[in-house]
Amino acid sequence: MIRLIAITRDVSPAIAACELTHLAREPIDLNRAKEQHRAYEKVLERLGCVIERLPADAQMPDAVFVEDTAIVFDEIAVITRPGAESRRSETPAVASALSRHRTLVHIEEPGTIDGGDVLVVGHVVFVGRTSRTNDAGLDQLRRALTPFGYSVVPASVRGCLHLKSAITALDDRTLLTNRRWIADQQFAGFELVDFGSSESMAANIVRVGSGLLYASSFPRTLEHLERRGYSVTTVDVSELAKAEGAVTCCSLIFAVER
Ligand code: CIR
Repeated sequence: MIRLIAITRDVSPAIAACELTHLAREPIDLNRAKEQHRAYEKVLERLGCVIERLPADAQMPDAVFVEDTAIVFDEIAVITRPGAESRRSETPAVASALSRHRTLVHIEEPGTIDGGDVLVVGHVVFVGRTSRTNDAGLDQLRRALTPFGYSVVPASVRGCLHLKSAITALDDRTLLTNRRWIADQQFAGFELVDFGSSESMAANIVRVGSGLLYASSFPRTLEHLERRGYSVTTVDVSELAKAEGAVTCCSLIFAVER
């Protein structure tokens, strides 16, 4: 039997000291952020995941954004070396949790990768070259994945933090995009949908089994998605968004056989 695991991590009491690149700092209501995070986990459960929640750490303001610390494939899990130095201490707890499910491969210095820069669609792995992810990290990822038949495709991104701020998958053929931040031709072979609305952060959606989890703050894009027949469950993550996080960032979702 196949079951889905979602690794999450509690919101740090220090989240107000998070890294920010494209956003101005705003006060974050910690209790509200925690409530939103619990609601996010509940949706993951409803969509079929078993939650493995790691504890918060007062020294790690951004640790709720577990996505950046690892990339999980059917065959291995790659433990990243996050681009922001302040986030490098986040990886051991995630590696320890993942070691129960997968063989681990570690990105080593001078490589850096944030999981938010890695979009996996079937056996194609798009890697955003950003301030967080460098070519050494990308080359190490490619070496780790080539034996398993994945192709690693570099993608340039401009104007946002991570590749997955600009593009994520709706299914195996269709990518939800914000064309202002990426160039289409890099994603040849896929259908790109961009509803061209003013909802600039709306290209981040998470596939959970056959469902989709999405932030409730993009009603226009949601309407377009539903009109196209996608079944989407929404959650309010507005406090976490002030820390420049989106829905993909708060979990590592993968299948295990039980
Ligand atoms: C950071 O700048 O690292 C965090 N404040 C936000 C990380 C969001 N992660 C993601 O999009 N994968």
